[in-house]
Amino acid sequence: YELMLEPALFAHGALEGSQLAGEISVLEIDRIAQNVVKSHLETCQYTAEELKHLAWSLYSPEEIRALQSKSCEAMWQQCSLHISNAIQYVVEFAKRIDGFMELCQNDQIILLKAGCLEVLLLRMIRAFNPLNNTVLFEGKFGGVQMFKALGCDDLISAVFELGRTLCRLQLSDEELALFTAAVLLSPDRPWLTESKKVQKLQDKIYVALQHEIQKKHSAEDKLSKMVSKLPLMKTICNLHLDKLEFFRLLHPETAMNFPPLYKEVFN
Ligand code: CLR
Repeated sequence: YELMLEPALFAHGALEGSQLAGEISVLEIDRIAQNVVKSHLETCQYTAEELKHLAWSLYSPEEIRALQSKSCEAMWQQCSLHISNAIQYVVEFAKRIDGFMELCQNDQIILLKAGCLEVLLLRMIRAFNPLNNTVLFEGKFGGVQMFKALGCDDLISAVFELGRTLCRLQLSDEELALFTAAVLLSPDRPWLTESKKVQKLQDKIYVALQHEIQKKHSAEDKLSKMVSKLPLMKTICNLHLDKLEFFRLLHPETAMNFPPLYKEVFN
Protein backbone atom coordinates (compact mmCIF):
# COMPACT_ATOMS: atom_id res chain seq x y z
CA TYR A 1 0.00 0.00 0.00
CA GLU A 2 2.81 2.33 0.96
CA LEU A 3 4.27 2.03 -2.51
CA MET A 4 1.03 3.24 -4.08
CA LEU A 5 1.23 6.45 -2.09
CA GLU A 6 4.33 7.95 -3.59
CA PRO A 7 3.10 8.31 -7.19
CA ALA A 8 -0.18 9.70 -5.89
CA LEU A 9 1.71 12.42 -4.07
CA PHE A 10 3.70 13.23 -7.17
CA ALA A 11 0.77 13.53 -9.56
CA HIS A 12 -0.08 17.13 -10.37
CA GLY A 13 -3.84 17.07 -10.46
CA ALA A 14 -4.05 20.72 -11.50
CA LEU A 15 -1.71 20.13 -14.40
CA GLU A 16 -3.76 17.36 -15.95
CA GLY A 17 -6.71 19.66 -16.54
CA SER A 18 -4.58 22.13 -18.44
CA GLN A 19 -3.25 19.48 -20.80
CA LEU A 20 -4.67 18.67 -24.15
CA ALA A 21 -5.51 15.01 -24.64
CA GLY A 22 -2.41 12.99 -25.40
CA GLU A 23 -0.07 15.94 -25.14
CA ILE A 24 2.76 15.99 -22.62
CA SER A 25 3.69 19.29 -21.00
CA VAL A 26 7.26 20.39 -20.36
CA LEU A 27 6.43 20.28 -16.66
CA GLU A 28 5.43 16.64 -16.87
CA ILE A 29 8.55 15.75 -18.89
CA ASP A 30 10.71 17.38 -16.23
CA ARG A 31 8.86 15.59 -13.47
CA ILE A 32 9.36 12.24 -15.21
CA ALA A 33 13.06 12.91 -15.85
CA GLN A 34 13.60 13.96 -12.26
CA ASN A 35 11.86 10.88 -10.88
CA VAL A 36 13.74 8.46 -13.15
CA VAL A 37 17.16 10.06 -12.63
CA LYS A 38 16.67 10.17 -8.86
CA SER A 39 15.58 6.51 -8.85
CA HIS A 40 18.64 5.57 -10.90
CA LEU A 41 21.08 7.44 -8.67
CA GLU A 42 19.53 5.93 -5.55
CA THR A 43 19.80 2.38 -6.87
CA CYS A 44 22.90 2.26 -9.07
CA GLN A 45 25.05 0.48 -6.49
CA TYR A 46 28.12 2.70 -6.93
CA THR A 47 28.40 6.47 -7.13
CA ALA A 48 30.39 8.00 -9.99
CA GLU A 49 32.89 9.15 -7.38
CA GLU A 50 33.39 5.62 -5.99
CA LEU A 51 33.88 4.23 -9.49
CA LYS A 52 36.45 6.87 -10.35
CA HIS A 53 38.53 5.78 -7.36
CA LEU A 54 38.02 2.06 -8.01
CA ALA A 55 39.24 2.43 -11.61
CA TRP A 56 42.77 2.58 -10.21
CA SER A 57 42.61 -0.85 -8.59
CA LEU A 58 43.42 -3.46 -11.17
CA TYR A 59 43.81 -7.18 -10.56
CA SER A 60 47.43 -8.30 -10.57
CA PRO A 61 48.45 -11.10 -12.97
CA GLU A 62 48.64 -13.49 -9.98
CA GLU A 63 45.11 -12.59 -8.91
CA ILE A 64 43.90 -13.14 -12.47
CA ARG A 65 45.61 -16.54 -12.51
CA ALA A 66 43.92 -17.42 -9.22
CA LEU A 67 40.51 -16.54 -10.70
CA GLN A 68 41.28 -18.53 -13.84
CA SER A 69 42.21 -21.64 -11.88
CA LYS A 70 38.88 -21.73 -10.04
CA SER A 71 36.52 -24.52 -11.01
CA CYS A 72 33.83 -23.76 -13.54
CA GLU A 73 31.15 -24.40 -10.90
CA ALA A 74 32.73 -22.08 -8.34
CA MET A 75 33.06 -19.27 -10.87
CA TRP A 76 29.46 -19.65 -12.06
CA GLN A 77 28.29 -19.64 -8.46
CA GLN A 78 30.26 -16.46 -7.80
CA CYS A 79 29.03 -14.68 -10.93
CA SER A 80 25.41 -15.65 -10.39
CA LEU A 81 25.64 -14.25 -6.88
CA HIS A 82 26.87 -10.87 -8.13
CA ILE A 83 24.32 -10.77 -10.91
CA SER A 84 21.57 -11.65 -8.47
CA ASN A 85 22.74 -8.91 -6.13
CA ALA A 86 22.80 -6.38 -8.99
CA ILE A 87 19.29 -7.48 -10.06
CA GLN A 88 17.97 -6.56 -6.63
CA TYR A 89 19.04 -2.98 -7.31
CA VAL A 90 17.32 -3.06 -10.70
CA VAL A 91 14.12 -4.25 -9.02
CA GLU A 92 14.38 -1.36 -6.58
CA PHE A 93 14.95 1.01 -9.52
CA ALA A 94 11.80 -0.25 -11.24
CA LYS A 95 9.73 0.11 -8.08
CA ARG A 96 10.73 3.77 -7.79
CA ILE A 97 9.74 4.68 -11.35
CA ASP A 98 6.42 6.48 -11.28
CA GLY A 99 3.76 4.31 -12.83
CA PHE A 100 5.57 0.98 -12.51
CA MET A 101 3.85 -0.06 -9.30
CA GLU A 102 0.48 0.87 -10.82
CA LEU A 103 0.90 -1.86 -13.42
CA CYS A 104 -0.60 -5.21 -12.48
CA GLN A 105 1.78 -7.50 -10.62
CA ASN A 106 1.83 -9.92 -13.53
CA ASP A 107 3.17 -7.23 -15.85
CA GLN A 108 5.67 -5.96 -13.30
CA ILE A 109 7.18 -9.43 -13.12
CA ILE A 110 7.18 -9.89 -16.90
CA LEU A 111 8.95 -6.56 -17.43
CA LEU A 112 11.57 -7.28 -14.79
CA LYS A 113 12.23 -10.83 -15.97
CA ALA A 114 12.56 -9.74 -19.58
CA GLY A 115 14.48 -6.52 -18.98
CA CYS A 116 16.72 -6.81 -15.98
CA LEU A 117 19.73 -8.31 -17.74
CA GLU A 118 19.51 -5.64 -20.44
CA VAL A 119 19.41 -2.98 -17.73
CA LEU A 120 22.39 -4.64 -16.05
CA LEU A 121 24.35 -4.63 -19.30
CA LEU A 122 23.58 -0.94 -19.74
CA ARG A 123 24.50 -0.20 -16.15
CA MET A 124 27.77 -2.02 -16.73
CA ILE A 125 29.15 0.97 -18.67
CA ARG A 126 29.49 2.81 -15.38
CA ALA A 127 31.74 0.02 -14.15
CA PHE A 128 33.54 -0.52 -17.45
CA ASN A 129 36.85 1.04 -18.43
CA PRO A 130 37.13 1.20 -22.23
CA LEU A 131 40.73 2.48 -22.03
CA ASN A 132 42.03 -0.90 -20.90
CA ASN A 133 38.98 -3.07 -21.59
CA THR A 134 38.27 -3.96 -17.97
CA VAL A 135 35.17 -4.35 -15.84
CA LEU A 136 34.56 -4.12 -12.11
CA PHE A 137 34.37 -7.53 -10.50
CA GLU A 138 34.52 -7.98 -6.72
CA GLY A 139 36.08 -4.61 -6.02
CA LYS A 140 38.76 -4.56 -8.71
CA PHE A 141 38.96 -4.15 -12.47
CA GLY A 142 39.99 -6.97 -14.77
CA GLY A 143 39.76 -8.04 -18.41
CA VAL A 144 38.06 -10.93 -20.21
CA GLN A 145 40.69 -13.43 -18.99
CA MET A 146 39.19 -13.10 -15.51
CA PHE A 147 36.18 -15.14 -16.59
CA LYS A 148 38.05 -17.93 -18.39
CA ALA A 149 36.92 -20.58 -15.90
CA LEU A 150 33.28 -20.05 -16.88
CA GLY A 151 33.94 -21.64 -20.27
CA CYS A 152 31.82 -18.98 -22.00
CA ASP A 153 34.45 -17.09 -23.98
CA ASP A 154 32.00 -16.09 -26.74
CA LEU A 155 29.49 -14.69 -24.22
CA ILE A 156 32.14 -12.82 -22.28
CA SER A 157 33.71 -11.28 -25.38
CA ALA A 158 30.24 -10.20 -26.57
CA VAL A 159 29.64 -8.53 -23.18
CA PHE A 160 32.96 -6.70 -23.40
CA GLU A 161 32.32 -5.70 -27.00
CA LEU A 162 28.99 -4.24 -25.93
CA GLY A 163 30.76 -2.42 -23.10
CA ARG A 164 33.15 -0.83 -25.57
CA THR A 165 30.44 0.22 -28.05
CA LEU A 166 28.20 1.62 -25.33
CA CYS A 167 31.05 3.56 -23.76
CA ARG A 168 31.68 5.25 -27.10
CA LEU A 169 28.24 6.87 -26.77
CA GLN A 170 29.47 8.63 -23.61
CA LEU A 171 26.12 8.49 -21.87
CA SER A 172 25.59 10.74 -18.89
CA ASP A 173 23.93 9.31 -15.77
CA GLU A 174 20.75 11.16 -16.78
CA GLU A 175 20.72 9.56 -20.23
CA LEU A 176 21.55 6.16 -18.78
CA ALA A 177 18.76 6.49 -16.21
CA LEU A 178 16.14 7.34 -18.82
CA PHE A 179 17.36 4.76 -21.32
CA THR A 180 17.33 1.94 -18.75
CA ALA A 181 13.83 2.99 -17.68
CA ALA A 182 12.68 2.92 -21.32
CA VAL A 183 14.21 -0.53 -21.83
CA LEU A 184 12.52 -1.80 -18.68
CA LEU A 185 9.17 -0.41 -19.82
CA SER A 186 9.20 -2.16 -23.22
CA PRO A 187 5.59 -2.72 -24.31
CA ASP A 188 6.54 -5.54 -26.71
CA ARG A 189 7.48 -8.11 -24.05
CA PRO A 190 5.52 -11.33 -24.58
CA TRP A 191 2.50 -12.02 -22.32
CA LEU A 192 1.97 -8.46 -21.08
CA THR A 193 -1.69 -7.90 -20.22
CA GLU A 194 -1.64 -4.10 -20.24
CA SER A 195 0.91 -3.30 -22.93
CA LYS A 196 -0.96 -0.07 -23.83
CA LYS A 197 -0.31 1.23 -20.33
CA VAL A 198 3.37 0.25 -20.60
CA GLN A 199 3.56 1.89 -24.02
CA LYS A 200 2.27 5.17 -22.61
CA LEU A 201 4.86 5.13 -19.83
CA GLN A 202 7.66 4.29 -22.27
CA ASP A 203 6.58 7.01 -24.71
CA LYS A 204 6.84 9.64 -21.99
CA ILE A 205 10.25 8.37 -20.91
CA TYR A 206 11.53 8.49 -24.49
CA VAL A 207 10.26 12.07 -24.81
CA ALA A 208 12.11 12.91 -21.60
CA LEU A 209 15.24 11.18 -22.92
CA GLN A 210 15.06 13.07 -26.18
CA HIS A 211 14.66 16.28 -24.20
CA GLU A 212 17.70 15.40 -22.06
CA ILE A 213 19.91 14.57 -25.06
CA GLN A 214 18.92 17.81 -26.80
CA LYS A 215 20.64 19.76 -24.06
CA LYS A 216 23.98 18.77 -25.64
CA HIS A 217 23.58 16.88 -28.91
CA SER A 218 21.33 16.33 -31.85
CA ALA A 219 18.73 14.07 -30.22
CA GLU A 220 17.84 12.03 -33.31
CA ASP A 221 21.47 11.08 -33.79
CA LYS A 222 22.31 9.92 -30.29
CA LEU A 223 18.95 8.33 -29.55
CA SER A 224 19.04 6.23 -32.71
CA LYS A 225 22.61 5.16 -31.88
CA MET A 226 21.44 4.09 -28.41
CA VAL A 227 18.46 2.19 -29.76
CA SER A 228 20.69 0.50 -32.37
CA LYS A 229 22.55 -1.32 -29.55
CA LEU A 230 19.39 -3.10 -28.37
CA PRO A 231 19.71 -6.07 -30.78
CA LEU A 232 23.24 -6.85 -29.53
CA MET A 233 21.90 -6.75 -25.99
CA LYS A 234 19.14 -9.18 -26.89
CA THR A 235 21.71 -11.51 -28.49
CA ILE A 236 23.76 -11.47 -25.30
CA CYS A 237 20.68 -12.22 -23.18
CA ASN A 238 19.85 -15.23 -25.36
CA LEU A 239 23.46 -16.40 -25.31
CA HIS A 240 23.44 -16.19 -21.52
CA LEU A 241 20.27 -18.32 -21.39
CA ASP A 242 21.90 -20.93 -23.68
CA LYS A 243 25.02 -21.04 -21.52
CA LEU A 244 22.94 -21.38 -18.37
CA GLU A 245 20.91 -24.21 -19.86
CA PHE A 246 24.07 -26.04 -20.86
CA PHE A 247 25.65 -25.47 -17.45
CA ARG A 248 22.50 -26.81 -15.77
CA LEU A 249 22.80 -30.02 -17.76
CA LEU A 250 26.44 -30.50 -16.78
CA HIS A 251 26.18 -29.39 -13.15
CA PRO A 252 22.57 -29.69 -11.95
CA GLU A 253 23.61 -29.71 -8.29
CA THR A 254 25.45 -26.40 -8.52
CA ALA A 255 22.70 -24.82 -10.61
CA MET A 256 20.16 -25.84 -7.97
CA ASN A 257 22.12 -23.81 -5.44
CA PHE A 258 22.23 -20.64 -7.53
CA PRO A 259 20.71 -17.61 -5.79
CA PRO A 260 16.88 -17.81 -5.84
CA LEU A 261 16.51 -14.46 -7.61
CA TYR A 262 18.93 -15.50 -10.37
CA LYS A 263 17.03 -18.77 -10.78
CA GLU A 264 13.66 -17.05 -10.83
CA VAL A 265 14.67 -14.47 -13.42
CA PHE A 266 16.43 -16.89 -15.76
CA ASN A 267 14.52 -20.17 -15.27
C1 CLR B 1 26.90 -4.43 -13.81
C2 CLR B 1 26.53 -3.11 -13.15
C3 CLR B 1 26.06 -3.34 -11.72
C4 CLR B 1 27.19 -4.00 -10.94
C5 CLR B 1 27.61 -5.26 -11.60
C6 CLR B 1 27.63 -6.38 -10.88
C7 CLR B 1 28.03 -7.71 -11.39
C8 CLR B 1 28.76 -7.64 -12.73
C9 CLR B 1 28.03 -6.66 -13.65
C10 CLR B 1 27.98 -5.22 -13.05
C11 CLR B 1 28.62 -6.69 -15.08
C12 CLR B 1 28.72 -8.10 -15.65
C13 CLR B 1 29.50 -9.05 -14.73
C14 CLR B 1 28.78 -9.02 -13.38
C15 CLR B 1 29.40 -10.18 -12.61
C16 CLR B 1 29.69 -11.22 -13.68
C17 CLR B 1 29.39 -10.56 -15.05
C18 CLR B 1 30.96 -8.60 -14.65
C19 CLR B 1 29.34 -4.51 -13.20
C20 CLR B 1 30.29 -11.15 -16.15
C21 CLR B 1 30.02 -10.56 -17.52
C22 CLR B 1 30.17 -12.69 -16.22
C23 CLR B 1 28.79 -13.24 -16.60
C24 CLR B 1 28.79 -14.73 -16.42
C25 CLR B 1 27.49 -15.44 -16.72
C26 CLR B 1 27.79 -16.68 -17.51
C27 CLR B 1 26.77 -15.86 -15.47
O1 CLR B 1 25.67 -2.15 -11.12
